[in-house]
Amino acid sequence: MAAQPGLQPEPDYTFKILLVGDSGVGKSSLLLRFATGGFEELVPTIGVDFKAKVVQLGGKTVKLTIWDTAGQERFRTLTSSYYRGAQGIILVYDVTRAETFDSLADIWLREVDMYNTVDECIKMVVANKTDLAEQREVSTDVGVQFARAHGCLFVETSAKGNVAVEQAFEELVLKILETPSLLASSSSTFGLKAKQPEAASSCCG
Ligand SMILES: Nc1nc2c(ncn2[C@@H]2O[C@H](COP(=O)(O)OP(=O)(O)O)[C@@H](O)[C@H]2O)c(=O)[nH]1
Ligand SMILES: [Mg+2]
Repeated sequence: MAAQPGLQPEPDYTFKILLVGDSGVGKSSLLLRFATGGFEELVPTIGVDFKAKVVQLGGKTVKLTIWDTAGQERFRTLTSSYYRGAQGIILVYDVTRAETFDSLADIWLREVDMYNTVDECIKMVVANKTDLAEQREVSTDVGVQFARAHGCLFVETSAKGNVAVEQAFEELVLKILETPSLLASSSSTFGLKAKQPEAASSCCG
């Protein structure tokens, strides 16, 4: 295939990354911050949305398709297809609302365990809104212990203050890159790479 000028290089890997967590914790804000560097008040919408971003990490070109729940988490109606094939899952809570932290154990980790189809998928707990220090209800320590107990990475962020957002995504991707079975599951078959001339195969065993 001839490389076309102006187009990004073919990625070495394509990873599906999910954002889950209660409504209002800042999932869409984290994604917007990471994908475009911006922060704006978001109107909650219904429907699944994803953004794609190509990053250079660990000497590789990696295309990330980052899926955002866009509101239906309020109704606890995320479907199994949302979870299918994800190499990385980011579980977000709001440090100023303890109930969003409790939901990780009560709801989101359970859903991940139920629907996730990728063995060794990397999970990361993100504690967001650290800029609201005076309203904090969940300490760093409690977050760290929880993440450790559930085999998750842990990062504290502020989407608003642009603190550690890029670091969180990068840490997750680097961990995926270190996990051979996840590289094998990296796919260009989600139809997100380029238009394939042949019919899309329904593969992925
Ligand atoms: N102070 C503060 N507010 C934030 C932060 N991240 C998100 N928000 C606000 O929290 C609200 C919910 O954010 P949103 O990204 O829509 O959450 P989502 O429902 O999880 O997608 C919005 O008003 C955001 O502006 C943050 O790091 N700090
Ligand atoms: Mg949202």
